[in-house]
Amino acid sequence: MSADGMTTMTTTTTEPIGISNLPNQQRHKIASRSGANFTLMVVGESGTGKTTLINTLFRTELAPPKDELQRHTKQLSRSVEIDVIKAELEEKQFRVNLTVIDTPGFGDFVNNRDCWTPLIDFLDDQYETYMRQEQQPLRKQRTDMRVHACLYFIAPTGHTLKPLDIEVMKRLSTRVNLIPVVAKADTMLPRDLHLFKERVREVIRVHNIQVFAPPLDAIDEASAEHARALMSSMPFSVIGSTEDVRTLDGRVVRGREYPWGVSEVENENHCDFKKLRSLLIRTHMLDLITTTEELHYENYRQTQMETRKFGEGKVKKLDNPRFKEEEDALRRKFTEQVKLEEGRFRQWEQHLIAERDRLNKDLETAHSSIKQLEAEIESMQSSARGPRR
Ligand SMILES: Nc1nc2c(ncn2[C@@H]2O[C@H](COP(=O)(O)OP(=O)(O)OP(=O)(O)O)[C@@H](O)[C@H]2O)c(=O)[nH]1
Ligand SMILES: [Mg+2]
Repeated sequence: MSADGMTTMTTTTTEPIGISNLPNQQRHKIASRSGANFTLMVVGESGTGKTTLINTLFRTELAPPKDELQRHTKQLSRSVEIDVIKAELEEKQFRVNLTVIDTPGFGDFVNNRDCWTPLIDFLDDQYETYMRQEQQPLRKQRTDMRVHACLYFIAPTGHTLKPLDIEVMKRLSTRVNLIPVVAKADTMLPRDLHLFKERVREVIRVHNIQVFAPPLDAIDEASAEHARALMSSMPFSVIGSTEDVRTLDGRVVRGREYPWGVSEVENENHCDFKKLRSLLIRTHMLDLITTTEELHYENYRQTQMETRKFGEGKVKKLDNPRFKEEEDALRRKFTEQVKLEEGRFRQWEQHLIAERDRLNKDLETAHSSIKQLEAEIESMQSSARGPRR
């Protein structure tokens, strides 16, 4: 389903995922009786397990995973479709109006340049819609799809972040609470996973990519300690699965089964899924909402206010300074190309003129020799006829 359409469902979670803890995230006043609105976006290369993790996080099949054939055919088209899935999750009479933005993968193409544009545009469009509604008198009916957290899926290559990951993460981090996750942790040995996470952390630090960190000020020491412990695990390694499997010691758990045993989603020795879920749902959902409101949306609003008047529409893409440089470069390249072609034509023209002159000369020579031959024939004919009596 595309961004135009939406899937909506109401789900009462059979097993608790932690949303009933929301009213206890006391530091904020947002936790109203009617529940909270929360929008989560997943981004990353195709096939890294984004859709599966969404279903694992909320313990329901919110989005049907694509079959492999579809994944293959998708590689033929260079588009990033954006799915909007809406669900009402209810737990102990507490409700979260959840919106999940599933972006079906990029990085499949030979040229991935600008593959992030639809994602960035989507984030900005939500801020724009919200801002325009704020300027209207009827504020009650506003729709709000500003993204509160963006999970960025890093493929478990074992090396380091790819240049494309760095590019996309940089751009996302200036607009949204970015939470990097290492996908499919079960495909790596614990030692390699540990090293990989360290390398990713280092690259993130060197490139100064701002990932979400819970604010540590004004919280009690226990919560601060919990937040620090969570952040020390960033990027969170995750395992996605919607299947219950039996472990060697007879427990039934959410996990992935292998001939050598079971990789457990909720086992902290296997991956950081529980920490990620805690950050997103149990302890920091309201921090994510507040940061979006006070930092990211405010940044957007101020930047827009500086460049246009109150109530004025968004700058058209072609007038956008982001595209100006590219446009100028294209124009320069075009002018150079035209100059080059013009030179080539001029040379060709000279060559044609010289050739025409040469042919004309040949023609003239041929013409005069014909004339001479005609004169000779004439004189021969007259001498053959002899003198008239
Ligand atoms: N080993 C392993 N496989 C996984 C994990 N999560 C998902 N998969 C498998 O990886 C494949 C792709 O999963 P999806 O969830 O469809 O991946 P996606 O990122 O949504 O893919 P696109 O929608 O194409 O971008 C499926 O066969 C999943 O069963 C995981 O944690 N470990
Ligand atoms: Mg998917």
